[in-house]
Amino acid sequence: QGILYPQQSESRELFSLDGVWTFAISPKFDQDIGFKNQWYRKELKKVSKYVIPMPVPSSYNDITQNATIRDYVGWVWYERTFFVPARWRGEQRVFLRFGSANYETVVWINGVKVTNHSGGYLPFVAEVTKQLSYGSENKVTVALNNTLTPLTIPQGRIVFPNNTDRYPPGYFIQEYNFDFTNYAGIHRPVYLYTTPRSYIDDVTVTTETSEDNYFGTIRYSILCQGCSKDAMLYTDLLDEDGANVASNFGPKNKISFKRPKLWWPNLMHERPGYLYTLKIHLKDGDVEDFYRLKIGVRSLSWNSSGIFINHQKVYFQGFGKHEDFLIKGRGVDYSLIVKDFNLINWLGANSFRTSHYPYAEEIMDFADKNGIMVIDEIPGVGLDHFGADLLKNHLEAMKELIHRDKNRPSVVMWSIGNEPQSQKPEAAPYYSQVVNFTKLLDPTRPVTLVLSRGYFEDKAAPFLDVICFNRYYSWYSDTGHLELIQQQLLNEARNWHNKFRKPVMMTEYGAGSIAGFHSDPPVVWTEDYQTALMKEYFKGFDILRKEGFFIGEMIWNFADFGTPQGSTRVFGNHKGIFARDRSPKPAAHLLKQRYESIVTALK
Ligand code: E9O
Repeated sequence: QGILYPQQSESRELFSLDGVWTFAISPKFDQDIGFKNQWYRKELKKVSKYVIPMPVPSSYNDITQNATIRDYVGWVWYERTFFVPARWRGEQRVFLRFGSANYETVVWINGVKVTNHSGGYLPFVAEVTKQLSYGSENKVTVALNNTLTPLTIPQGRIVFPNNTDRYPPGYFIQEYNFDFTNYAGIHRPVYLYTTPRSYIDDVTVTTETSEDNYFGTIRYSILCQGCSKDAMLYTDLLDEDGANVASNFGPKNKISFKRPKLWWPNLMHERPGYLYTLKIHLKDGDVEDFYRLKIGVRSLSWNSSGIFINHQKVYFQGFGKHEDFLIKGRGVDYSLIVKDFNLINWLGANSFRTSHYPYAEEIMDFADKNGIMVIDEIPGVGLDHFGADLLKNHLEAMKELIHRDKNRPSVVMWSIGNEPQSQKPEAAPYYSQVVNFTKLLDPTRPVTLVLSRGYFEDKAAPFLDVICFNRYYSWYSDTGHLELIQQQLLNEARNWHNKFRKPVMMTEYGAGSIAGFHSDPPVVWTEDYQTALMKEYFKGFDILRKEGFFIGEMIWNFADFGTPQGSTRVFGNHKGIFARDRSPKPAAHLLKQRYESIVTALK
């Protein structure tokens, strides 16, 4: 089944279910009560004493004044009612789609289970045509569990300390191997949409350009559902002004044309991120369906020294980000999306990594449009053991991510995880399988894994197309010794390349700074230290770039972000070049100066 983003068209209607839902948590020590007592068949306010309003999309953690809800681990319940137009009856199929919900989700319509999904950051959809009522009010109920275990992606564990002197009976905590808050809730839009009986279910598009970029080729294949064998498919390629560039027909075909307007990364062309529309028209007897897919025409290739777009070598200048903001946590918010892309453009950046999970489709659309190259990462962060059961879930997450993002021009590399314990021997067969599987599903993009172990011990690097590494010279190691940065950076980047003969990129470096802290000479946690540290890295990057194999720098992090409470985190992680509210630190001005001065097209 396809997972195309829902849209309106001549043949489709789209209804949002976003808004204020009803919410309740399960009693901490009776987690299954909602299932046992079939809460989905009743009204939440009749079964739970503590029913509160909860916005969707949003994380629930920071909405209330209640620490129990903020720190809650286990099953929570959401519910809302809605009507659908009577005209939908009979003629249409109706689908219910969640952009994401973290982590385990079960969905009922009018008390009947319609789907369940595992994994916190990818969309899922269910056809609900038969479960809906077209003449009276409908109810959707969602049970959601944020618990992370050794088998979830990412991993976590529930720890029961059995020291009864210090902890009450049954006391447990959730631990995990990453520093961002495991925000929970219905994080992305919830849509109801219709299609005709026969409909366009999925589209796969790949593009290439001739060596001189004079010809562009688009290959597509379209999947319809419910179609008879006489169904016809027509495609029109429209430019940004809506003018027809070329047309074709059939479920699998190609469109070749001269002088394509190419999708270029930001700064490499005066018109970055150009998008065509592939208009798809299905005709099956007297049923018609229309779907429009935005596509960028570009080529993508790589070798042992770099990544090439439209046959030009690219240099990544960007950052790791988070989906994170005050109050709403990881909930999708267009104000924040547009603000962040304004900041990305203001900085002169051309790329980011979706650390450490797939970002909302609403964000990815802006990357496509703005010519921002994305390293698209799945939530395989900090894995520390590598069994067959975990691998199964890892591959499933990879499959769902590629399914969702395969057509996006902005996605120029898949990242199969971040900072695993890849020195362990089991990491070798594990990551070789994840890489092979990824390449099988998408041979058109390079694959990386973001590494933090040493080049001398790492077992996963041999399988990757690009070596990405994270390092915190003079922050986590040799704290305060800025004078060591250049030597350590040069040695390490060269060693990675000499050992594995692959392009190398630095995907994390940085220092925490508290806005308003200053000192000269600089000391850690001041804004002055953050910029002094960056300047040392920049000198190293400039030397490395001239050596040919070093293909990018991504500072950690775009903005300060929320973390669990801890003695090394000062009300969150403060390695942002922007504060959490997006006000610039001096580091942002310095980075802007650098990114604007780098010539991105190396030829
Ligand atoms: C992953 C990222 O999500 N990398 C971490 C970032 C951080 O700021 C985190 O936010 O902590 C850095 C990992 C560095 C590991 C070095 C540990 C050395 C301890 C002495």
